[in-house]
Amino acid sequence: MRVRATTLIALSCVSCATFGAPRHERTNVLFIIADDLTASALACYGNEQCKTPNLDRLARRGVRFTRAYCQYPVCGPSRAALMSGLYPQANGVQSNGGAGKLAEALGERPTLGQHFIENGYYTARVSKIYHMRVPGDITAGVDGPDHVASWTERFNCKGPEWMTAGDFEALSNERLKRDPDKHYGLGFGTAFYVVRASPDAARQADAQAADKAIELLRAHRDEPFFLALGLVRPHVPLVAPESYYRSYPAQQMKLAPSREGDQDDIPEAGISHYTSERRGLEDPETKRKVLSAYYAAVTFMDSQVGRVLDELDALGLARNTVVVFSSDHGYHLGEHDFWQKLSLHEESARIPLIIAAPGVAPAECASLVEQIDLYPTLAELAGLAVPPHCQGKSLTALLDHPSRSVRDAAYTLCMGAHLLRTEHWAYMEYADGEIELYDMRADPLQFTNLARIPEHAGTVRELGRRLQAKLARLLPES
Ligand SMILES: [Ca+2]
Repeated sequence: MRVRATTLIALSCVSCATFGAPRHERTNVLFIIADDLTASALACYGNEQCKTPNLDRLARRGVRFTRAYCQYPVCGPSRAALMSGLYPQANGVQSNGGAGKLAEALGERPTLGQHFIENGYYTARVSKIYHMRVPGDITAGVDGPDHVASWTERFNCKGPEWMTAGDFEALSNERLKRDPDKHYGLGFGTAFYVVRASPDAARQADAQAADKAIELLRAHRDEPFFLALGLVRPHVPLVAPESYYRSYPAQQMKLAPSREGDQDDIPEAGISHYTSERRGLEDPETKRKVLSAYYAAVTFMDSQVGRVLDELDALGLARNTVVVFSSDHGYHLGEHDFWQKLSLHEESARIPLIIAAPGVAPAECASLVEQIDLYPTLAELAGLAVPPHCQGKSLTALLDHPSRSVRDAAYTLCMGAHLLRTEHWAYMEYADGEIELYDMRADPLQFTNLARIPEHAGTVRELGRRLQAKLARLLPES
């Protein structure tokens, strides 16, 4: 049972003179989002090789959601959905290029950050919350297509990214232009470009972001805050200090399970644009090097999270601060010989989601949940009204009763194609009418597309009907 925040804080106020606890009576939010992080890379989500001690620690004191799905498996639209509380069809952002149009599309409807500002909170963005082009906007140190009204203050972290000093290697086949005077069009936004950074290499953006978050926690501890910390790893380029690679000798990395002819039953529209074949990653040794570098980047990101969580504890703020950790979308690490994002398959559509809230007991929750559920959840946890435009569902009942469920399906959009994920099925429908259907109980790795098997025709029809009903409901109201 969740203890009411007001009760907790009344206690902390009595003791604040002695223990230096916060002097306000509101619930704070520390929202941390990683970039291109698949849930399956985290130790607390079952990965046996990648080390994430700090996120594991957060999971041990929070509720870890095992079936959370992004609204769109690419940065701009997923982040716009999360922050607006609206599906991509309703907020108008269905591509990275459209990310700058969010403010105009929303009109008077407040974003998550704006809603907290309007309720008297100090809100801050540190690094990437809305879309930023990585690495271009990071090497340039610029805002990207931000939503200005969401923030009291904004801080960008300018980092060296692919220019970081150290041993470097290009593992995929993009044509790269190493031009230190330019930020865009150089090819580093998709390339598996790896840098094992020298100990004295210039400071990484995520380390700067953690520094800034710590500084802001100290400066704003005495007022209600909504602090949004965006970490850019493990988005490529895969840059981490050399010491982080030592845990991941490439030759020991376990490749994703595979099956001969796995892609044969995937319709053309469902084949990722970023396959092993297309990107020159067919050699198992090269794949293992990608895993080694991705895991090093994940562990480096995890270390930055740990520094911020430590500070939250040291300042006595954990007792009245909700901590959320998530990612903008998932990521393929070689499943079906797919890499990266923009796929409706499980590893790309599913996201990690951990919510640690005062008085909430640690738990695992298997309810289907969506990114847009975070807006009403955080509003409720802070005692704020949920704006009527929000299309998501509050997850606060799940925090108290993690065995319950709030939805019978999660929905993800990707380039005109749709995923309807139920507890039993993953149903994907493409613009050309092609379909994929996976039995997630019997085939969680999605090896066998059942869409054309006659005995599943009824399931296909039923899920198709449910998808159409869902689509009719999520269109904008005006
Ligand atoms: Ca297959």
